[in-house]
This record gives sequence, structure tokens and C-alpha cells, in this order.
Amino acid sequence: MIAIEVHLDAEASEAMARDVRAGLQSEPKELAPKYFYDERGSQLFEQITELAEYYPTRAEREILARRSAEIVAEAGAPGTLVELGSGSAAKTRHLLDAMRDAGCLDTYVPVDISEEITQETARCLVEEYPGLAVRGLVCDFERHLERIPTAEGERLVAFLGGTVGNLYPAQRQGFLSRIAALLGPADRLLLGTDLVKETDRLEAAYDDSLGVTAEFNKNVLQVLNRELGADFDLDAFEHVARYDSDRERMDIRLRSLADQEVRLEELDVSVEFVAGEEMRTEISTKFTRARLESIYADAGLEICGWFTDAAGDYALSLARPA
Ligand code: AVJ
Repeated sequence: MIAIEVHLDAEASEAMARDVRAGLQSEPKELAPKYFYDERGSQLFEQITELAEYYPTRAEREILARRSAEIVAEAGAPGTLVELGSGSAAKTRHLLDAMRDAGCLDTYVPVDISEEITQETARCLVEEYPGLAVRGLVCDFERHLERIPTAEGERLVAFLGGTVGNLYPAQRQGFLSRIAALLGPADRLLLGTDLVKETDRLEAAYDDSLGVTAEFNKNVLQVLNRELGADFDLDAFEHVARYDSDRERMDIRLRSLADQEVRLEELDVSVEFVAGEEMRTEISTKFTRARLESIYADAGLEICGWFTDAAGDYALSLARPA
């Protein structure tokens, strides 16, 4: 009942080297948020989700816990759930429960970068849901989206957690258009997005009083130290999290506390930072329903369901091919 395909390759580490080199040599410097998530980074993100200030994970869980039955009904009682960035599938169980209760649950397709977690999740789920087929895919889903298996019946493709907010508009447009191209007329996309709200709450969510987010942000330097033989001094940088209200996104950076030179042995480059210089490590876009509708329209999709938590902080939207 379990079949897992692995598509990770030597290309992945070459892609990282290329990406980091380009990012550190551009002006201003920038690193991609996907490099946050080594084992330590994933643990720190787990801790972030439990912080008082960080509401998105709780809000999304609330929606799934309360409204999965409606979501599944609105999606046409699909037999297959595809989940991009599935991880331990903690919140996914609400959707699987609702599919089981509706009598339509057949196949779960977890798509994740971690083989270990995907195997473990698959083992747990086939026990929890007798008869469930798991057809997992271990890959970078941005690069390997087209390898997602087709299915006999309807599919629901879930992209939860608000990760779409980390993409720049052009990247996001490309990604959503590729998802749209994968969807048959009866397939649906379920997308998790954080919503626009007061600056104070947003900035607190990304600069918590315990300093966990600061540590999470600086951990990317540790990843470069290990993967690329770099010598970043984590104490020589500070965490910066500002809301850009024009672009409606959090802008997360590391600010150099001194003039310094950093060596990246594997890339054979040295880069200079001046005191006060900021390097972006992540954006986290906040949405409104109207903005999402126009984003969907540009990707050939249209909204067919809108589910928020009671406080209206976060939304799960359902979309179909237009
Ligand atoms: C997991 C990408 C949705 O953007 O809110 C949390 C990552 N970064 N705190 C987000 C994150 C800093 C998170 N996502």
C-alpha cells in the first residue's frame, strides 16, 4: 500500500551552490528561505508554531479541524489528496478524516523534500487509515511538480502552511500556473494563506520575545557553514523583521553588526559585509481575498471556496481551473 519515489539528486546541491553564490554577489544580498530547513531549522520552525505571537499555524489548524467536512464536500469528495510539503502531515489528518467519513478516501500523495519524514508519515497513515494507498514523492516540489501522479478520480491538491507567501510575485505566478496546468476539470487546489492585518501583530509574529525566530533566521548561516564550508559568525548578525505595507509582505533580513569578510570555501569566494548592511532571507506575503482572486485569475484559476478562522487571521481557499 506504500510506494515512494525519490527524485533527489546531486543537482540539488549544485543548485544550492549556484543559488547562494548568485544571492551573495547580488546587490542587495539575498538568500532563499528554502535553505532554513535543515534538521535544526525544522525543529526551530516547530518551536515557532507554538509561540504565543505566531498565530498562522494555530489558525490553519482551527480551520481544518472545524471545516474539513465542508472543504471535502465543496471539492467534490475527491478520492486522492496530494499534499505539497507534507512533512509529518499533522494537520492533514483532518482532511483525511473528512474524506474517510465521506467514503471517498482512496489515495494520499505526500510530496516532501525529506525522505525520512515521508517514509515515517506513510507508515503511520496506512495504519491509521485501513485500505489507504500512499504514493509518496520525495523531491523539491518546485522543481518536480510535473512528476505528481495522475489519478482515476478527482484530486485535491493541498498546499498548506502559507508557504506560497514566501514566493515573489513572478515565482508565485509561475508556480500557480503550473499547478493549474496539472489540474483536471474536476480537480481542486486548497491553498493556505496568511491575511493582511495590523503591522504590530505581523511584526511580533516574526520577531518573538523569546528570540526563536531570530535563531531560526540565523540558522541559515549555520547551514551555509556546513554545506558550503563557510565561516559565518552567527553573533555578528542580527535578526530584522519589518512589514512592508506597500507590498503587503513581511521582509525578513539579517543585518551585519560589523564590517566583516566571510569566506565560502566550497564556492571559492569571499564576500564583504559593511556594518549595518542587510541581507534578505525571506519574504512572507500577506493576502486579501480580492488580491488572491486576481492572482488566481492570472494563473487560470478561480476561487470556489473561502474558509477562515473565527478571528479572520488566515484563509484556506479552494480553487478550480477557470
Ligand atoms: C512556514 C513559510 C509559512 O512565512 O510564516 C515563520 C516561515 N518564517 N517565521 C512564514 C516563517 C519566520 C513561515 N512559513
